[in-house]
Amino acid sequence: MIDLERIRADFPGLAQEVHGKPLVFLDNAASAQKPRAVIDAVAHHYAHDYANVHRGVHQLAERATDAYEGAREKVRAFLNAPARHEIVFVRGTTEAINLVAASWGRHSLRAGDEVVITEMEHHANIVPWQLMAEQIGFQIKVAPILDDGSLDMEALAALLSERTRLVAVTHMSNVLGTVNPIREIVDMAHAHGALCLVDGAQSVSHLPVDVQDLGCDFYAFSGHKLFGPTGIGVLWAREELLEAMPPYQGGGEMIREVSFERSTWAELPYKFEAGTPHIVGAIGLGAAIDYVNGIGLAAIEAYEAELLAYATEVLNSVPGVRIIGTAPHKGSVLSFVMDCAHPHDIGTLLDAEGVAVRAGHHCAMPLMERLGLPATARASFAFYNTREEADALVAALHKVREIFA
Ligand code: 7TS
Repeated sequence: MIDLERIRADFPGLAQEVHGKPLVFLDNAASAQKPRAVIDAVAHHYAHDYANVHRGVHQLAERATDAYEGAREKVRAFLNAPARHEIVFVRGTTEAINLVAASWGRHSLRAGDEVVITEMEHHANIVPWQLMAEQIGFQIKVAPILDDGSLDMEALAALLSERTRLVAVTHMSNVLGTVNPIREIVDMAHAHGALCLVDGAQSVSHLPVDVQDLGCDFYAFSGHKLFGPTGIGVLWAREELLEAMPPYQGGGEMIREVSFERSTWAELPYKFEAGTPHIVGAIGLGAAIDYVNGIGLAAIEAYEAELLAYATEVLNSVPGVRIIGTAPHKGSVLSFVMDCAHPHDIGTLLDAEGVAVRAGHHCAMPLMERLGLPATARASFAFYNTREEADALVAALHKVREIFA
């Protein structure tokens, strides 16, 4: 069960007014607020245990290294990854996918190969493949969506062939909320000898993730959407893939030996962590994982399903509102348009009422093109949001109608 009062008290950012109105924070798909436990873990580490990791012989270096590697173990357990050295700390989902494209992609893909993505991908799972395709000459194929925002599984199946080397797909759409059937997609990819990369940017904060159960080969997510700090994220990949992949960036931390003639690489995961990492970011992410585990993702998923059903119902009661994305399996994202106002005007007017939403193309321009829309307004919910906040959104939308309709 979700104890909303206690949970909301854990998030200092939620307890404030904007424009003289209580803040209603419904922009969680862009980035989530931070619990006191994360803020305190970051502050405590900087105040007491701070030093660079892996290289010092002194007490603080040892404490910092223990905390940083402890965070890696928390991530491993969170994803149920087989091994801690398969967890690579990166800046976020974007860097994780760029790492896979630049390292695995450059090393393994050839002209004539195909990478399959979907129509609902964020730019972070489109552009890295385009950059690499320009250099190598492989093809990018795009699996379409159905009108309700589900992935067209038949069309996806028809796209796969012996040329397919990778299926790169989002676990949950940041625009439509659609949760994709990853296990099924992985099985389809593997049946063609292809790998499967999952963009977990949106999913990790809404549903339990078990990479062994999903069966995927790469999984990427960002700390900041999981109530952790910005600038830290994770790439998980199977050990044999990481072993075969060349380094992504060169520098300190990632080497075994360096001479001017040649260098050799450190063991996993350090081969992919060049330079001083975001030590305190990783520690903050570990604290965020502890916090989320304290509530439990199964409880979060169940609570948000109810909240989404309620918010969908009340949003549908506003005349002129059309919800974009009505797939049967959805996370708590509500994109919508109104017949009387542009999404940006909706966003601005909602802000005046204290309601924070995002308006725009949500870094999914090809999806917007498919939907025939320049933009949507998007309310995205976390476990700390309430029915009363969904009501506040709807009350504010009635004001939008009064002004524009
Ligand atoms: N993939 C998906 C599905 C996303 O929603 C996002 C960010 C990313 C990748 C990139 O994550 P980053 O942490 O590396 O930036 N999505 C959004 C959004 O919907 N609004 O702001 C950022």
